[in-house]
Amino acid sequence: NVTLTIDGQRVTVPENYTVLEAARSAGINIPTLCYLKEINEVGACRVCVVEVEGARTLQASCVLQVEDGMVVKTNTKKVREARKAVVELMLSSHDRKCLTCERNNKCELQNLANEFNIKEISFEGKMKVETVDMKSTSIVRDPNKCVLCGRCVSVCNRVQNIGVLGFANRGFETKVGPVAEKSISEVPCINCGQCITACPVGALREKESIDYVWDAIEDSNKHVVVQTAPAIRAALGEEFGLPMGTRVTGKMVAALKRLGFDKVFDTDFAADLTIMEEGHEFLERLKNGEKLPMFTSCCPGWIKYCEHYHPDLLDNISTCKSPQEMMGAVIKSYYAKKNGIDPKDIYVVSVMPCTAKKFESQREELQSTGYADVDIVLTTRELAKMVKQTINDFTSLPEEDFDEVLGESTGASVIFGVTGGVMEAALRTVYEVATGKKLKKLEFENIRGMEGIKEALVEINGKEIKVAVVHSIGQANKLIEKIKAGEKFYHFVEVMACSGGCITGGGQPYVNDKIKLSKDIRKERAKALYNEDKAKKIRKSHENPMINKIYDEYFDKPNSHKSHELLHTHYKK
Ligand code: HC1
Ligand code: SF4
Ligand code: SF4
Repeated sequence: NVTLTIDGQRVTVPENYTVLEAARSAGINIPTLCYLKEINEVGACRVCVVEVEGARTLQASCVLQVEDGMVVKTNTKKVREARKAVVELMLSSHDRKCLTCERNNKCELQNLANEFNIKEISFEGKMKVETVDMKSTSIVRDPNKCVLCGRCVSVCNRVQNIGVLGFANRGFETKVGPVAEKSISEVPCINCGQCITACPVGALREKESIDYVWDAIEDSNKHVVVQTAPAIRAALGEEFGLPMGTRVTGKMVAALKRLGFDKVFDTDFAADLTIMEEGHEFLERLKNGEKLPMFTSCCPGWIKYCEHYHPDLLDNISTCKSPQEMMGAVIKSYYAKKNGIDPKDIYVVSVMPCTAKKFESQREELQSTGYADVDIVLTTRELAKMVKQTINDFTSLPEEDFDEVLGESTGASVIFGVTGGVMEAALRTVYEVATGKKLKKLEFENIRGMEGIKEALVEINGKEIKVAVVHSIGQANKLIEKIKAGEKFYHFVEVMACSGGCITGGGQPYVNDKIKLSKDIRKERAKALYNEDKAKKIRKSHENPMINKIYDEYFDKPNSHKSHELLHTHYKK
């Protein structure tokens, strides 16, 4: 440990702490902008400067290691003026149309301007005027709002190992964006949107779809059906001031009914269906010793990553469509037939925590009824806006239930939204179906938690099955390299592109850097899903009575001809 003095307070902290961490642990606020813990620790923006006794210049506290006996002052006139000058300079060339900005009221730069009490900008800089990149199906990039903090660059590079964003030029001409001024749609971006949630300002956002959804609801010729992903219920409440980790399933359903959707279904139902299909597909591959390891297929960021960077692994990916797509296909086939509705008149809206799901919904491999399985995807943030436009107080809504039949789901499906959940759900079913025995314990603790690479061994009929779970593309890449080098062997691998799984997808509510520093938002949101699993009477996909009903009435059995037609696909290399 190291003891230093900050603003007259003696503070003892571990020796690997930075001055910023030491100050925050002592309850002292040092503002930051470019800093993102363990991701972007570069000391570039200089908003976090402090005075250190004996040093001639002000020091960036986010990269300054603590030393024994160090004397630090965080709130002198010199410090305040320097910080203010940094923010004023940023604002002087910033497109300050705050009222019409996506991040209005949720902007870290706006917060700083407010906290520093900046009332006017003493130097008027040259304004940037660049084209807003709208070409991607998922991500919009507005360079005029960019503050060059590099947070998106670091996330894309260091967490995701994708590296399609970078810095170009110098001085006033410095830019952040894809190489050679290309559109983000022209580089191998996987649409995960992790750059969006890292951005402190409005320079990155999702491609919005709200107006299409309102138009569909108003169109009396359209039967508009909505489905919600597992992870929405774990985060939507944050948009309405509820504490992180509050589960809002029933209120979310009540809100959707009031928005005017004809039916409100649960993507979780389709996640149970995925487990049935994927579980049986796995047992078949295991029997034949073919295409192992089998990789999960529900994350479109992971699929796109494979297409660009590991096309040789595409055959190892399960042929199952993702739950959102299975749900769309079921709505436009089984549900349409049962209710006598022409699938051409059905409009399927998905609410997803994910920007890559917008891309997925437009893929031509996912249109098995002759129409797109899913017509449009809203993020959690977009749904929150629609709710705010129409509902007075979300928090006082009653708890309501999803509509039958496609609203019935199990505890296994709700944990899909957190890393390890898809594998845990699959193991619950695969074990019981293959052995005919009941599991003594449903929780597979080894594959829970936020460790980058998790492993478990499960014995099925005397055979040891090795499984692995990875989240974030950086970790996936590490594991794939080990598999390819022959250092590791697995039968079944779950990959989710976002660190923590979908609960921290690129479409989830913004969380500012101060909160990210004080808690692990992945763990907070995960609690909501594990609690919902625990609270469910039925916690295994193969015991969902509505899943059994749909096989009896329509699909016959998992991996049948009909399920292959509607629920499976092949991605082209
Ligand atoms: Fe996900 Fe999935 S869990 S991919 O993370 O398999 O988006 O929540 O809906 O489709 O079910 C996302 C979440 C989601 C699918 C399911
Ligand atoms: Fe990188 Fe993901 Fe952003 Fe694409 S969406 S630029 S892959 S972080
Ligand atoms: Fe989307 Fe989930 Fe994959 Fe992230 S992990 S890209 S939120 S599906």
